[in-house]
Amino acid sequence: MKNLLLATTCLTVTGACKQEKPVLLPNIVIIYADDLGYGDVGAYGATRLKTPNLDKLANGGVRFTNGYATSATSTPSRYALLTGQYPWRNREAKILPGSAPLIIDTAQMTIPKMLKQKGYNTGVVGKWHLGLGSGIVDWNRHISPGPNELGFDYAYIMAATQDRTPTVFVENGLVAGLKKDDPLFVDYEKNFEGEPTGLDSPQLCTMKWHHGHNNSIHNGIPRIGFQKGGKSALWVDEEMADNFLAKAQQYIQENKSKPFFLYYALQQPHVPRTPNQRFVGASGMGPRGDAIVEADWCVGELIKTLEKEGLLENTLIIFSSDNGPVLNDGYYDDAVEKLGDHKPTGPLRGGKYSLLEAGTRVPFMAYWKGKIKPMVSDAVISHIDLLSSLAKLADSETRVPDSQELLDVLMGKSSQGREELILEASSKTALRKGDWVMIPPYKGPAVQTQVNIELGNSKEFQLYNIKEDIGQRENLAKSHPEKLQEMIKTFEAIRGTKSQEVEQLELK
Ligand code: NG6
Ligand code: CA
Repeated sequence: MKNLLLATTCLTVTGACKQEKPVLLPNIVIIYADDLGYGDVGAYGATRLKTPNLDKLANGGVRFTNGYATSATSTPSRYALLTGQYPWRNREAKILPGSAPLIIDTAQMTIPKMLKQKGYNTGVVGKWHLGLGSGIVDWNRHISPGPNELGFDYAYIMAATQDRTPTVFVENGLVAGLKKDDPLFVDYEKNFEGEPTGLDSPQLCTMKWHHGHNNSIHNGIPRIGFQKGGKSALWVDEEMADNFLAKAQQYIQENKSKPFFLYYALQQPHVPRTPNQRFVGASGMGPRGDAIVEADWCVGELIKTLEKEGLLENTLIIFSSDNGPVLNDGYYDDAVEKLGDHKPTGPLRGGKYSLLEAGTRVPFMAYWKGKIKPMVSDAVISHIDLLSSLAKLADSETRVPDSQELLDVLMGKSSQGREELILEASSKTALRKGDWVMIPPYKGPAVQTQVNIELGNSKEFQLYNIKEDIGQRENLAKSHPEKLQEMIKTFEAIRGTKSQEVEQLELK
């Protein structure tokens, strides 16, 4: 099926309308994993963990070695992915509870809005985590604003994360499957009377909490946040991957005759890791590895659907992850014990939550059968650049200031990526410029002990040449004072503030 859109120019003086050459607009699919690390994919060096479908995308398209998420956690990363605006410009762009209001202004530009203006049908399936509604959400009514008010024609989402209440799917603003006689209530402050929690009823838990995650229990899994009722609508964790995949496939099948944009936001391998029985034991690395094998299978099935529908030659597929990896993120699930010699961060230092490279440098690939030639690109590119780059692809004039138009880089036609990029973790920021990374001094622990990840906090400035020292082992701040000053100057210019003030703002 060809997606033809006619570009028409009207000459107002003569009143005549001239038809121009038809523009062929490709379908666009962004597949976004949750907490998948730079080293978790075969094409990025994983050996024990098998990811054949991700490898097919990576090795058959452009595999970026310097591809960045905009933040080391989900909400800010997703905010910036969809809006093309740095997350640190929005104070609300922090890990949200399931009850949070929508943090994207409905007047703001977004990828789906831009594409909708060009005639695309737009859909989101999977993890949302950007808030819903404008105040206290009533889960028993139509919930708005949400994805539909930001440009998505179709939305089938989980509100926040798999470890947060409410444990239901929301389809176009309505809790899917909710029965009127069993309303759903959610609270993040206090429990509902008589409802068991992970704290008071450990005997009801089949998965044990390690830190946090001791509020309402559903499906034997204690969560963050309290909920009551809505039994008919509660998801089955082990079926979540199949549920999302089926909706994504259905969306493609229903929209194959027009250009479409699908944002397929996988829930794996975020906690709680609940691979379907079919994948239990598949990796030999416990639920985290099994969830990655399951995610890889989902990607393969989605590609098969595109192929079956004859859409693969006319679809750009972008795959990436919202932030870096973590092992124990709050449940005992053998992620640490069964890791063996697998390295989720690859050669990078840090991990999820970290300003060091593993926080934001993620697997990032662009695949387009017959259009993109297989290659490895070392160009620096960020998810934030997708809005302007996809706008160019879709023949749209829309550009957003923080988002650089790097379509040629995305397509593997140019190696001229970004000159500089602000990296973010928990509202703290650092600068990548050329081969260098500068992290200003920050208070806070050097290591987040519960997750056992180095956060990048130090009393000293840190300066790394990450081309020569990808593992950020040697701090060159003292030995390269001129480079350090140059980096501080650029950092301050982009952040629009003096280093001192940045420190005041961000020293925690
Ligand atoms: C943290 C949670 C963690 C995870 C994270 C969000 C605790 C102790 N930890 O607060 O388990 O849910 O938030 O992850 O509650 S993210 O990938 O969605 O940003
Ligand atoms: Ca995440």
